[in-house]
Amino acid sequence: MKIAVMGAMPEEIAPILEKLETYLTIEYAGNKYYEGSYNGIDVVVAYSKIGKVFSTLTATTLIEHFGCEKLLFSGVAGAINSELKVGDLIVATKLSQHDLDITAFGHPYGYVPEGAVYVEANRELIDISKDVAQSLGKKVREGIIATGDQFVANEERKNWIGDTFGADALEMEGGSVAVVCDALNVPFFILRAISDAADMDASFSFDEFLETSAVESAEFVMKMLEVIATK
Ligand code: 3QA
Repeated sequence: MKIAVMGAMPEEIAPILEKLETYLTIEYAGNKYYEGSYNGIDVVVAYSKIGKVFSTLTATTLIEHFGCEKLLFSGVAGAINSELKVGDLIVATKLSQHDLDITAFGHPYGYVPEGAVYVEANRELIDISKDVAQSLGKKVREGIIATGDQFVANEERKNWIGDTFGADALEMEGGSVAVVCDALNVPFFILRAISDAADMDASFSFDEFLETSAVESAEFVMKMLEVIATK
């Protein structure tokens, strides 16, 4: 079993690489991929760079070139749901692309022909996350994540995304990774720790909490790997 562990920014995978004793660095398709093992499972770790296009390329490469059979994403997100505070964890039940818009033709936001507004994440992996949360005594919220090529720092835009997609959090990669994994039949899991509230203070909050929230998410994902290793 080979598992992909991916983030978007270097800060999101640094705490993951720290937990691997040794790894090999492979340069491919304009990016670096780190191959190692954790508790006896082969892992390939990478950060894609920011946004839907880079994350699509990286997820596809992890699966098609490196042969990963499951994909776990770890990173940070902006909160939409006001119950989510900085540092809180959210697991995506399903994901959508909030910036995909052919509504001029009568289609709903996030929809294109032969696509779907939402892509569902793997239930078994979500269930494992519940067990892990319980064993760590941590709260993990299940919710909808909306993805787009935009750092949202605007209350109005955030509320529109929340209302239109029923989304609890937003970021810039999960929805595209979901499309790739769904198309290639690879079970996937998207975890995010909140770094900001996608409002006018978002960029300051993001800068302040990127590292600590990234660690929250990464440590949780590594615990999930430990459980997956026993299955
Ligand atoms: C933001 C990162 C991108 O990979 C998506 C963080 C947290 N808060 C968000 C928000 N809107 C959208 N996404 C997010 N990630 C990249 S911009 C900062 C780059 O700094 C999730 C996320 N409010 C680089 C230094 O110049």
